[in-house]
Amino acid sequence: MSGRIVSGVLAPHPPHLVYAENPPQNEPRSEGGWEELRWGYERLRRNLARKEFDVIVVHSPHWKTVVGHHFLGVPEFSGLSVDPVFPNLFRYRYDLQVDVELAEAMHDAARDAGLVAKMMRNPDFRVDYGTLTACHLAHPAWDKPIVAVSSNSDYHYFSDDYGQEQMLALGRATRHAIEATGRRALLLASNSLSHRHFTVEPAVPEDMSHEHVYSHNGYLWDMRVLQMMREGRTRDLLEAMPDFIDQSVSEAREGCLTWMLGAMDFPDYPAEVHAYGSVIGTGNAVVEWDPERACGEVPA
Ligand code: 2X7
Ligand code: FE2
Repeated sequence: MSGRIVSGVLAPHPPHLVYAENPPQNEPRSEGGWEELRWGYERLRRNLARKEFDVIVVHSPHWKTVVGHHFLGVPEFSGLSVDPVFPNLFRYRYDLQVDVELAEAMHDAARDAGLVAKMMRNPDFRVDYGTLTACHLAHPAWDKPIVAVSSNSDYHYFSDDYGQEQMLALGRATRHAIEATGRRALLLASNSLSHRHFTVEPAVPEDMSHEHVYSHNGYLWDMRVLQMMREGRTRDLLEAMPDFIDQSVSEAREGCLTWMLGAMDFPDYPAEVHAYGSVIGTGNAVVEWDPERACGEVPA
């Protein structure tokens, strides 16, 4: 079987969504909340259940590296991951497998493309909450290995345009490595959309009477980019990305979405928006690009 991307998903990682599900891995208990987004993840999981894939490749904003793109490079990681901003919501015990062969192939392809890349070989490294949350919500069984990619700081230290170029090159390298190793890969780009947020939490974090978008401007930008996704206009989305990032303070500045669009070579078919909702004021959407459904291989 030749290697390919079986689906690409915009998979936001607010820890609130894991907290609200009360999985056994997470210590704090909740009364629920953020159902719209959680039900969107449920619809995604139903679609993914009909697919075969070998590995989940995830790009997370919360594994921050200053120089270069880093890849988890040890076969197994376990430990306790605590969200530094929301330790009251996310204290999650994980035990995960890494597809080191694919990670190394991605690392080598990135270097061949002229990018700075590094394998992360520290077995005690604590996996970030963005990686864990996105993987948990997309596929809570944890029965597939992952490849986790760090979020390099080029957008911040140089410019949005330079960051974009780097992410597109990393996306191409990712695709080449997946094809060369024969993997069927699920990609997760783990960023929120508009990212201005409230700085004070309600006494009961899941009290939904407090939850709404932080700003109308952020909401309008989110609707604009979701419309482009629904219409298969990913090249227009790439063009709009620097303005989107600046004007809505989007977490897309961490490069995840651009990386994934580059890896998928800019899908021109409609994406499926499973959900849109706010978390502490930020805009979040669960969006799936399914190349198999686009060419009629699986029923819609
Ligand atoms: O990391 C996040 C995020 N991106 C959005 C909302 C709330 C918390 O954490
Ligand atoms: Fe985040």
